[in-house]
Amino acid sequence: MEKFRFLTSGESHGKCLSAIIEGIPSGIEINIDFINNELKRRQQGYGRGERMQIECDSVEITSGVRFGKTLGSPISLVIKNRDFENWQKIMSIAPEDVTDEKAFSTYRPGHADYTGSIKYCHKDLRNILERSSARKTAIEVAVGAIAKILLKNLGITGYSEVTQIGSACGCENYKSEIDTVKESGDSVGGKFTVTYQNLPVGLGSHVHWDRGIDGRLAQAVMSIPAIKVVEIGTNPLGLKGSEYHDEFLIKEGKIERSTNNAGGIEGGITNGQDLIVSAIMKPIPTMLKPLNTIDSKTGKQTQSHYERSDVCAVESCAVVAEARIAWILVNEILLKYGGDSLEELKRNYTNSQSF
Ligand code: EPS
Repeated sequence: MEKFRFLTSGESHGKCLSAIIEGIPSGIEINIDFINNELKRRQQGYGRGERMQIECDSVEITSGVRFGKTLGSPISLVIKNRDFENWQKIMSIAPEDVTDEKAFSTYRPGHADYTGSIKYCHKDLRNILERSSARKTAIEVAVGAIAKILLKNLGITGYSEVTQIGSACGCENYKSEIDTVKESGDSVGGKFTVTYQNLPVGLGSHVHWDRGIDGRLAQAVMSIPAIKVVEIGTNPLGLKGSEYHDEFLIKEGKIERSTNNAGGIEGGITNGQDLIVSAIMKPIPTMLKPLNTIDSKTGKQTQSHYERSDVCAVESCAVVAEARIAWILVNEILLKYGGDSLEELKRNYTNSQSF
């Protein structure tokens, strides 16, 4: 069941990234500066590579907004790839005489090169890596920014925090960890936490396996490139029931909880506490230090190819996760409260909160 849906398209070095979003109610003020600031946040973070110096992502809205407010019609977004200028020939849409020498044929371990090229029957691995690149997360963050604007209208806000880079815990150590890794031609991953506040009780459901908001959030975050672990709330491994579960208390006539180990979800439904989602990103698989691999053209063992890459992108990844969580929350809110205009949505939302 999707009330908020969208598709994105675009190759990493193609002309642009784009999205068409459906389901955003009418009457929502769209602040382009806010969207562009989210794009800027995604580009930042210590350890990003040269590409981030070329790009200065900004969004163009080409439909669905008039005089600064949503119309209720599909919203189209475009982000131009500045780097396309340098890749016009390689990324040509027109038929080109592609010789074997131009094809990229060395599988990079950890990327989609091997699996994707077998699945889609491509000899030139560029046909896979262009779309599997995390570059596409730029347009996803733009879609997420629109979702965040809707959430803000209901008083719901989110933020993220990097909690570990490699073996370094605590932000004062991250820079030196990344510097050390970079010097050795390697890459490094890490962990971050996204928190959303002021959520209502009742998003998601226990009635079917695919209606639980925890499962939906896990999919949205797990499918961000390079994510390998998603946790909701406190990792319960090793804790006893009495240590883990959040007790109910009554304080000044109001229901309160002793802790929030559940991360704001019980039975697949939001419980009104802060939503807390953490994820672990693997080290980026493109490294100056080569790995053993195979050249699909010759079938011989060789070493992995390096063009350029980020040494660490955990901070950016956290911004992408904020966006993806916003998509899920907006969908669940529209499913539960409905509303074709912001006015109607707000009315439904406020009435429901008074019970
Ligand atoms: C990215 C752009 C890419 C990479 C990165 C994400 O730029 P390029 O491939 O031109 O250097 O920096 O992609 C990956 C980490 C990946 O694994 O594909 C971006 O805009 O975020």
